[in-house]
Amino acid sequence: MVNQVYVALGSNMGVREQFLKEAVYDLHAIPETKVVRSSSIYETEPVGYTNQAQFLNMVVEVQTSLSPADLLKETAFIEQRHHRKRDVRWGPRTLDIDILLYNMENIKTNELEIPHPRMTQRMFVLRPLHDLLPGSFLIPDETATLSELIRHCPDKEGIYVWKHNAGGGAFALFES
Ligand code: GSY
Repeated sequence: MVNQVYVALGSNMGVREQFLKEAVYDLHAIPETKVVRSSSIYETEPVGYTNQAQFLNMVVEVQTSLSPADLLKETAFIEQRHHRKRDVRWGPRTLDIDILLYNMENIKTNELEIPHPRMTQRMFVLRPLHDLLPGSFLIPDETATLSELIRHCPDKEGIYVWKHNAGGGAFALFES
């Protein structure tokens, strides 16, 4: 069965765009998995621990027949392979990969919570997600649409398009 999954990527250390690019290609290389579309890349003010560099953030649409738990293992493996550093809990990191949505399922285990907790309050997730999903989209268990969540999100000022992906192609951002 093909599952429709949305994955958030973020980096605020080192060669940020290169880390995002490698993450997109590595996600595509996971068995039984392909990246089918990508958002634009956004530069965003850090949320949480604010005394750190700006992030590059994006969201990709993935199709996979892996279970959520197996996909999580693969994404954790990609983070580690990219020498992920994260010394402070909410602090700087070379690469962050978060599974946001897995079909329209609600999943809660010790390792994984989907929809991703806090995603509805994070503009660095909502804006790129809206490149891929309509404003009328309802995140499971939410009553507000994606457009409404964006309109009411507190951190809307600190985000702008860093690299536009006009057609939403999976790899278009990195082919030039
Ligand atoms: O939750 C992902 C890591 N992260 C980010 C991020 O990706 N972007 C922005 N703008 N702020 C963040 N704070 C944390 S923690």
